[in-house]
Amino acid sequence: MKKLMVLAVGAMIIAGCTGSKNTAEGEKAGMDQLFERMDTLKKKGYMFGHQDDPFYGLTWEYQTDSSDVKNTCGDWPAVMGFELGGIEMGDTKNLDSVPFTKMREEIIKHHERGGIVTISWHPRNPLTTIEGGGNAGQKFPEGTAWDVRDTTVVKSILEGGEKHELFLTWMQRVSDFLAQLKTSDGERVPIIFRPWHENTGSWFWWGEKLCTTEEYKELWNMLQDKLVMDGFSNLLWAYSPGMAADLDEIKYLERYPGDDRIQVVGIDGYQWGTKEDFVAQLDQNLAMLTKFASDHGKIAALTECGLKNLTDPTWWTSTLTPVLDKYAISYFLVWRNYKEEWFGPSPAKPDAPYFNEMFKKENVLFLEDIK
Ligand code: BMA
Repeated sequence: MKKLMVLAVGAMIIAGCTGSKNTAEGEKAGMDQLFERMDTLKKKGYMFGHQDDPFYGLTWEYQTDSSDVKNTCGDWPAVMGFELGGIEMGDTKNLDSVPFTKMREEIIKHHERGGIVTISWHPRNPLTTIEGGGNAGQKFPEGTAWDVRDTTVVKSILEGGEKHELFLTWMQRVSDFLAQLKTSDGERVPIIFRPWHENTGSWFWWGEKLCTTEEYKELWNMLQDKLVMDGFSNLLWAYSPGMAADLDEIKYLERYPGDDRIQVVGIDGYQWGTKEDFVAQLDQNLAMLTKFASDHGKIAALTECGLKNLTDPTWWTSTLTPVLDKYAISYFLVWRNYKEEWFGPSPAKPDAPYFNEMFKKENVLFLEDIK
């Protein structure tokens, strides 16, 4: 019942996609429309998102129109996350073995079915990777985004650095992939683009202890300016530090690229410890984030979250949604369902009934709710 009502109202509120104009204005309009759409939808509730949803699940891989989420609750996630790591090397598959041709197809498909797309990027370490990277035999974390042995990586790729030229090639490869994300009408898919995430931690080569605030901002601007120059006005830029006990507004803003550069303000927050600690931190961080978003005209989102392997099957409704219900966020996205480490539901797992309980909540939005 809820789903049908929502469908009708949704169709009235949401004007649909942009026309077929393949002009910068058309794409800008698509981006503005995505922003407006997200802003409107957040009055109804918050969307559910899942990383790598259509590619594989706990019991299947690469089956047309399959999804652990859909197989659990009957609907697609409203938001789908895709990951570019590996594109910089010219690889045909990403770091999680997803073929980029498949990724392109599924991004366009999700947009065409009325869903929202977000893209992240875990590029390899430009200073320590060897040519060919993991495929050439480098063992994790060596040469990857998680290789944090050297604190001069960001500096090395900025203008004047020894790896600057290499990084220009890497950015071009990102640009070339993004250029392929067009519908059959030639319209570019609007995308929430979320590079250089979890930068207030120090587990990626662009992390807090690996570069100065100035270097971080230069890194951000270098990529953003390149893609803007290449004509990508279809991107909503998302900034997403990691959840932390000390993440107040001052800390959040330390590396913030600026209001003119950011449309979506996010936080990545996983439950690695106790429920109580997670709830307290998430609550505190979302209070700060949603106030900042409302003061600055931004959209707030929990850009990544999850409890690894759903070790508490009730997590969806006992831990997560009681906090999210309190805040005007646009969406939350749980990470991928990889056999050894999953964050989404799966039909045969004990959390499925609790996931379905969450699915039935009026304010938790799946694809049919946002069409
Ligand atoms: C991490 C893990 C990795 C994966 C990476 C990029 O959090 O899921 O296995 O390679 O994200 O998707």
